[in-house]
Amino acid sequence: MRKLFAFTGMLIVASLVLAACGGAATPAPGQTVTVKETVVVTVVAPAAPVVVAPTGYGVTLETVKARGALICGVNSQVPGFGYVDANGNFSGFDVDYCRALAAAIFGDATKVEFRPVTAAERFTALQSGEIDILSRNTTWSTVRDTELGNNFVHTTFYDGQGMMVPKDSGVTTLQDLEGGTICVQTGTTTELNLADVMAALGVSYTPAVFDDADSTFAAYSEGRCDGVTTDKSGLVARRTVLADPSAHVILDVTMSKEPLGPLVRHGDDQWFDIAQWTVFALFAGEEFNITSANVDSVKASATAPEVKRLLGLEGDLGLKLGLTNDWAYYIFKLVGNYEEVYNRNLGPDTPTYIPRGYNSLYTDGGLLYAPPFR
Ligand SMILES: N[C@@H](CCC(=O)N[C@@H](CS)C(=O)NCC(=O)O)C(=O)O
Repeated sequence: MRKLFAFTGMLIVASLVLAACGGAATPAPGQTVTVKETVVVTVVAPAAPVVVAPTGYGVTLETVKARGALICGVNSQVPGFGYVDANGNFSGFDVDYCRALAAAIFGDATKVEFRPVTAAERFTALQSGEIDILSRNTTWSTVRDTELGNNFVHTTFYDGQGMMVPKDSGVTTLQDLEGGTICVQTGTTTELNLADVMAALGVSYTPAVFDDADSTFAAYSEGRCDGVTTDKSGLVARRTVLADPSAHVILDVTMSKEPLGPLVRHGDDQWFDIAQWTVFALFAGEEFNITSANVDSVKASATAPEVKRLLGLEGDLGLKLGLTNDWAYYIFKLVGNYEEVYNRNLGPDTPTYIPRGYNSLYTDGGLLYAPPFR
């Protein structure tokens, strides 16, 4: 493993102070003046060295193939997104994305090892090479995309932050929480947004901060907080495992934008492309109505050129990704398209039902749109 040093802690503040030489006189139009320049430089000591996984084009796919399985960092505490049952089986929307990626790489959706990571440890796990990809209700933000050394692939779930309160509390707005205590998890955008939104509203509150979802929601259900806040998807999901889900309401307020999706570490563009086009294949499968049930018949009778390219019947899009040309066929065959993944985990027949909303195809008024497969 190669050691690189993160210079992200190094901050250089430079300010240029320009002053006309000789001061008083205003130069005449066309007159040449000499300018004195003062540069103030403040150098802050670099952050502690960070061990990062070896990167470079193609390194990750090579490592994953040599290992014979993908290691996907996931949630284990959020039903519908990333959850592990008593038998150690992982399920969820983000978990199925990992399976789709394994299907694309190996033609086998089971060649994936799930590694649960909490909010606070997830980015280090990716940087250190402990995981190959993070697929865990993670919000795309500037600092995470730059300073923390990640590349977010396309958003898979558009979300927003919400607030849940006990139904019998009478609380219907954030203002009603004045002077209250709010349970929130550390290492999240949630914690930061809560501060921003409450400050903007002029509402004072005490945050009660916890390390993972289990302890956050345990404190809330023990009545130690007046409200609990996280992504609305997380609230819907965690409400299903409260003692009496019907005793809790999610307020009709959206506190932020939370574009959630997978991310990889900086440095390996091929791996980024594979992760990215796996998302787009899921969208395109829904758009072209290719499902796990019909993919073989679609393959046998396809005439539309884009469908043929997507399924590897024409062209070599898979090879260009470093995969085989039937990479997307295996995604559909073994995992399904976006709609199937969504409905399996978050559809109307699940306890964690979330209406599609923004997470509909652009053809249905949503935000999901795959670039052309050509
Ligand atoms: N999307 C937000 C919040 C994600 C998040 O970590 N949510 C919590 C509350 S539902 C969670 O998943 N906790 C599970 C855990 O850390 O084990 C982010 O990326 O910071």
